[in-house]
Amino acid sequence: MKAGFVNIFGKPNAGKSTLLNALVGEKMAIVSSKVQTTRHRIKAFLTKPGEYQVIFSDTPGIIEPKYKLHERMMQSVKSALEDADIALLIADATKNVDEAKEIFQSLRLKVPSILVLNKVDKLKPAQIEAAIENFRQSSSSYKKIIPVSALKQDNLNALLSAIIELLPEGESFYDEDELTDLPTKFFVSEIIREKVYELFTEEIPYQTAVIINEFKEKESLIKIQADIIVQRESQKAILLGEGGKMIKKLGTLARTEIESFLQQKIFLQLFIKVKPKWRDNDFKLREYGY
Ligand code: GDP
Ligand code: K
Ligand code: MG
Repeated sequence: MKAGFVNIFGKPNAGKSTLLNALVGEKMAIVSSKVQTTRHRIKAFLTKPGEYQVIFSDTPGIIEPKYKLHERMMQSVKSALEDADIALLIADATKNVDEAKEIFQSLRLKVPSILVLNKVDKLKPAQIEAAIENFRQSSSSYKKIIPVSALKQDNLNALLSAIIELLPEGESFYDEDELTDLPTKFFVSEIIREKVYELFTEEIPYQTAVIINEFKEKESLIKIQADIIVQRESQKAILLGEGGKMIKKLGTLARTEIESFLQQKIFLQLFIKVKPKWRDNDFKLREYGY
């Protein structure tokens, strides 16, 4: 049996969360076209009984912290750097990769790494070859350089084989039917937060947190009450929309996805609360799970 921690690192929007979901075959991490969507380290397990257990971790994109929430996000990257058995370093192959290369070097990894060149569905074969060559020349420390499309689920088998080859021998850490060690409530709050990223532009998503106050099974359905926290009254007005139009839309999108995640009907109640400067408040950050 092989078992170990395989942690995903990269710049914002490289496709880390999409890759995690594709590798484990379940949507565990929220995805959006906006940077800084992922704020926590998210673990998801892939187990083949008797053969392997991979404990994948998705992490926030590596950035220079600008406020305390960012610092917390980078602490979760750091914790993932500390316990990794294998690092998956993911770069968006459609972009200039100079900065990604620099970041990967600066991590000073002590564990084997695989360079994952993502989004190759947008590239021609010659461009993919050039990108591989570019990384090959910059460093000899990558055990493998593997082009993939996380979105189209291309070449993920090759990636998984490379991971399993490098995985240490050992017994599994978790039961074979477990998918994660995070509580259900966490995923529910993340789904709501994802809908905020989907429906709103500008600064709104970055100033929003979601907390679940009530999660109660009642006969055939689950009652969920969540607060959406924003920093300013003006943001609350935008989230509500004219006559509550936007919050209703958000509620419908979130409810549909939470129901499919839980495989159960829910009753979802959303309140919007204004908490000025929560992103820089230690107490609030802790309260909101950061
Ligand atoms: P993260 O910030 O690194 O976690 O990136 P996400 O997984 O949230 O993805 C960022 C954006 O890139 C989303 O719009 C994804 O749909 C998109 N994306 C991720 N992987 C691919 C891919 O393989 N090909 C293409 N074309 N887009 C992708
Ligand atoms: K993103
Ligand atoms: Mg992400």
